[in-house]
Amino acid sequence: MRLSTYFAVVIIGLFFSCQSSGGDEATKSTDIAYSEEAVKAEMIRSWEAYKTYAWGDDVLLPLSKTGFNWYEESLGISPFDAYSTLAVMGLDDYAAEVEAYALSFDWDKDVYVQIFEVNIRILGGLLAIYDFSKNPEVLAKAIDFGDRMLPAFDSPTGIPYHSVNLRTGATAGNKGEGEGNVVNTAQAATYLVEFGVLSYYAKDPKYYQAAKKASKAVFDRKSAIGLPGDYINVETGEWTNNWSYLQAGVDSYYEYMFKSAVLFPDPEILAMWEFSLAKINEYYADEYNGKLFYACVDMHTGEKVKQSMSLYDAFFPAVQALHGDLENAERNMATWDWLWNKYGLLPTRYLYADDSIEYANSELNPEIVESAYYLQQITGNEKYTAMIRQYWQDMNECCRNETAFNAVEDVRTKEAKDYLATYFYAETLKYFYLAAVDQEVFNFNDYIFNTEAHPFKKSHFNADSLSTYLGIID
Ligand code: DMJ
Repeated sequence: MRLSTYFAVVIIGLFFSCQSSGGDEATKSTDIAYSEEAVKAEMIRSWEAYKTYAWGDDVLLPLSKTGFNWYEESLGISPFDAYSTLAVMGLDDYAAEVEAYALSFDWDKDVYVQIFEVNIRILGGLLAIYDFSKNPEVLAKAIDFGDRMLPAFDSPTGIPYHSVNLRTGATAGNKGEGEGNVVNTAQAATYLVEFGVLSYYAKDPKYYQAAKKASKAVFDRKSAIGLPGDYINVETGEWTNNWSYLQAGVDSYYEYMFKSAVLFPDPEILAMWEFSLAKINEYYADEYNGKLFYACVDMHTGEKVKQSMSLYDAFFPAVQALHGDLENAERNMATWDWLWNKYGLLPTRYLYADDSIEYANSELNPEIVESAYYLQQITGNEKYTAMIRQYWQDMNECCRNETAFNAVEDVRTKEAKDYLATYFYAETLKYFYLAAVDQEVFNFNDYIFNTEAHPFKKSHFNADSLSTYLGIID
């Protein structure tokens, strides 16, 4: 299970869930407007709710109207995730407030943090604040945070340990999943984008080189047929599970090879991506009942081991479209749209050959909106705008409450769940908004988004300096 999924399931299990919808009926509507203004208004409403009930905590629990922290001390995750959405929406006062909050934050905390999650949310968020503001004090905070992450990569393989203590640099395994020193493939190798950006701005290759070593360590351990597994021991480099797939647990390993190769001129990473994409198409692609799915397969034989889809892998049409494979991107997107319309939301995991739900919860995740947005931008086809409008209306119908929005326990009953994931601010609302604004307000072609939707402007990275600052040797 992808760490973020695991995290949400565990955390939410600790809290009561409301038995009925968290919203009063007055907040529901059958005629919900989808527009730039409507999305911005919901961002303001949801952000005000965080500020009122959870300011300073990691997460807003929207039904119990309180805050929740991932660890013993808050890391302020919602604000770091929200900043770039506030900034693209032109909500400058709110954005400035988060920037000031970021500067007041002291990272010298005796807390073990999960390296994957803090990378995409906190380091990604800090770097996005810098990319927008160019405030050197923010960059100093990002460098400080990156330096506190680096000891995690000091393993025999170069694959990071699951967790690192922000004060001492001591590392720890994951007590929640399998053996202590085992991480999933996404946790092993989702660092190229943030660490590349950090190396560029810090003018120091050590961050990108650590990320590259980790990604190569995974890639170099591919099976004889060219596939990675899904769990690996960071000390021995041995796979502890041999399933291979696009789903949560592997997803952003692939995403970052491609996105970093777009942002940074690294021929080695580009070659790894091109090799990997060919294998995805050869082994995962699964034509079933006239639709294109991507199955879980055995990394050694390529045989299908499970015909399932998790809502996280709805990110892949975006990557296919950006790569230029529009035929597969559009067919894959059509499959996701079909599943959404079956339930009016995506279940966390669906078994397509059995036509059954394995995990019925849904957590306001962004991926299907993200892919529809990329396809809208790249093809110009209005049908993707229509999809996004539908997703907006359904999400408002099921999940809007008097405070903000809430997850659901079950896509069939829409039973409310008392949690508002930080990526709702970073990603879900951002993609809904960007799909509704003009190119002049935000030009999709100018940016690369990290996996948490923090945007980095391509023109900020000078081609002549990139190789030097990132230590890329042609
Ligand atoms: C986000 O935290 C990131 O997009 C991550 O890569 C996986 N998915 C969640 C949201 O669903």
